[in-house]
Amino acid sequence: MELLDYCRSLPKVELHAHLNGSLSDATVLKLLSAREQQDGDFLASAEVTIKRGHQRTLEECFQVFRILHSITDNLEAMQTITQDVIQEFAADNVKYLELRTTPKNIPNKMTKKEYMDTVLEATVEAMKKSNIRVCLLLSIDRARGVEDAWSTLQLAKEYLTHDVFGPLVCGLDVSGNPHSGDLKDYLPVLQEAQKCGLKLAVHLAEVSSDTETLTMLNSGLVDRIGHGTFIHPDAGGSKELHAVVRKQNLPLELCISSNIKSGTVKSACHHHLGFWKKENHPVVICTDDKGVFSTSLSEEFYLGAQTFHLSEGDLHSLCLNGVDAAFLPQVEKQKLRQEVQKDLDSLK
Ligand code: 6MZ
Repeated sequence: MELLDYCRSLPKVELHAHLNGSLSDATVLKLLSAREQQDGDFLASAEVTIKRGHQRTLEECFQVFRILHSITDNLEAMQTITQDVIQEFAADNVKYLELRTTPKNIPNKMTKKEYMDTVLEATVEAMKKSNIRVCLLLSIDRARGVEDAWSTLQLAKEYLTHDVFGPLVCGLDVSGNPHSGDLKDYLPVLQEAQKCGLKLAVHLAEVSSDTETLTMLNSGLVDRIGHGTFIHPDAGGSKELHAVVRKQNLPLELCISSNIKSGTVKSACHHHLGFWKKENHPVVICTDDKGVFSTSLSEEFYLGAQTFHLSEGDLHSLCLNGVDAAFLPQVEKQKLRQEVQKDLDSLK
């Protein structure tokens, strides 16, 4: 079997996917044509995907998110994108997906609660149609300020005890433009979140930021690290930082195409997957924004496998790392592990 086909056939776990960054071309076109009917020539074509061999700066990527948000600023669009994205991950043989999104309040269109209710309802519908289990992380955007973060936490707390949506909400993500704000200001929100039983995935060191990263790690609040691009010594991270990550054995969510296309990593062979693999540190391969970066989880596995000469055994371990690092309750995790293991055994 060709390597890419083999990667497609692996039972995969996706732990780092931003909803609005995950829109396929087909979904974007669907939304644009719906808008054009309403608004005349709203947007003839949108530059919302970065194709193979192309690059933007991180700042330019955040401009892309602004365009995407302008076409998903209503409940109907949110319903469409949630269903499409989940079904696309399922079609890529993703068995378990942790999808993250920033609840948004758009005057006269939707409140944060309506935004999340719609995403959760669409998630339930999509799970009925496909063989995939999905959990949601509510994202705190570090560019939106601490008050906004408190209101997102309040919303997450409400869902934890919800009859239908409760089992779907498993934690918070902290993301957004890494050049905006300082994560230490968000510590009180994250302390409260942890007290409520929410798991925390935090984007750390996506750009060089030793002091901020150490502060966050020393808080003991972080359950998984998003990107962690500038943690290892080869990328200029301090010995202390590297030692803390090793000691806490925190899983890293690695997104190869995202880092290359947004210019934080020079090329695939410079990616920190190589460093952490040598250290035998828990890492999980993820897409970040499969739409914006024009990729899929299978393609990310393929890129990792080709670049770092990963064996079939290594690829199997990566799938199981995803299960181990999932924010699922223990019983469900064991069930998922059995399901993934069974599928992996059938590939041997
Ligand atoms: C940091 C990112 C990101 O929440 O509107 N996001 N934050 N670094 C990245 N690497 C490129 N990619 C996406 O999805 C889009 C939002 O996710 C965050 C940004 O806040 C972006 O606006 P949602 O569904």
